[in-house]
Amino acid sequence: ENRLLNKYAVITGATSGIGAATARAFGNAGCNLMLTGRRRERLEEIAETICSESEHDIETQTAAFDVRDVDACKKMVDNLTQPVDILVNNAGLAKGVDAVFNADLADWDLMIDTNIKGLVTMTRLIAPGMKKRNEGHIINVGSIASHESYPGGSIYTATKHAVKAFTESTKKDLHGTKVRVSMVSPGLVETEFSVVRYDGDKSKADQVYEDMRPLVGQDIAEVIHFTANRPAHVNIMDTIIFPVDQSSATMVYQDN
Ligand code: NDP
Ligand code: 8X3
Repeated sequence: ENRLLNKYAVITGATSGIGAATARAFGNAGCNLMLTGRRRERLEEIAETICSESEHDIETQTAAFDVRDVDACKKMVDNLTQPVDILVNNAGLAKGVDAVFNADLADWDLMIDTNIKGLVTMTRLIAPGMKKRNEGHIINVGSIASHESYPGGSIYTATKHAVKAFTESTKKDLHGTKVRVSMVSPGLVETEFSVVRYDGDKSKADQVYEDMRPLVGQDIAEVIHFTANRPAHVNIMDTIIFPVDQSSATMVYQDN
């Protein structure tokens, strides 16, 4: 059954990777979309492609802003034209792989401000409407880093642990309502993630996925779509998704 038809979803971080793939999956299901990210041109291109690819007559809107900018988040939410059925809090990043004794404080701020503060701001702004209407679904993109910590990932894993804690608290704050709250926890997905983490160094990014088969954005989009498409009484709390070649955050079989 297609329960996303004619629904309205806000997806953050839709210019690339998991967010773009989720936008495509939702669009193919006939869900109207508000796509966000900082890169306006890519956002518009992706929105147009999804609109023309979908066999349904969907409406795609875009809003280019930084989720760290609370006023910009407020402006986007104030200008929404329809009640939000699904919020996919996907925008996020890792920056750097340095240890706690030499990492760059600016990188830490960037991760905290995007992965935690951006996500909680969007939730704080959109949850009231869902509570009032007594329907809606918030889906947060966590990570295996929500469940495990690893060296060189102190703040990234801390932000993703925060996403897990916040997801669980959000579910509990909405206890007794029909609003659903979920997260997904991917392992290695080949997107722009590692290029961003290594500050544009493509060869270092490529090494992460060398001699192994990583997940792709669509693999996670399918799980997000499945999570969103459950019957109204079903609330998936979390799903951990690894590539076959991965068995923990740091145990990756790169000998293929
Ligand atoms: P990408 O780098 O491909 O995509 C990240 C998206 O987030 C982009 O659309 C980017 O858009 C957006 N974004 C980043 N910072 C901001 C910001 N300040 N304001 C608005 N949008 C922002 O990586 P992924 O698709 O892999 O990442 C998506 C999510 O998945 C992240 O939360 C990440 O932590 C998580 N994840 C990724 C895994 C992986 O291995 N790839 C594994 C587990 C979780 P723009 O640059 O245009 O602003
Ligand atoms: C991204 C996956 O293993 O780099 O969340 O933390 S990992």
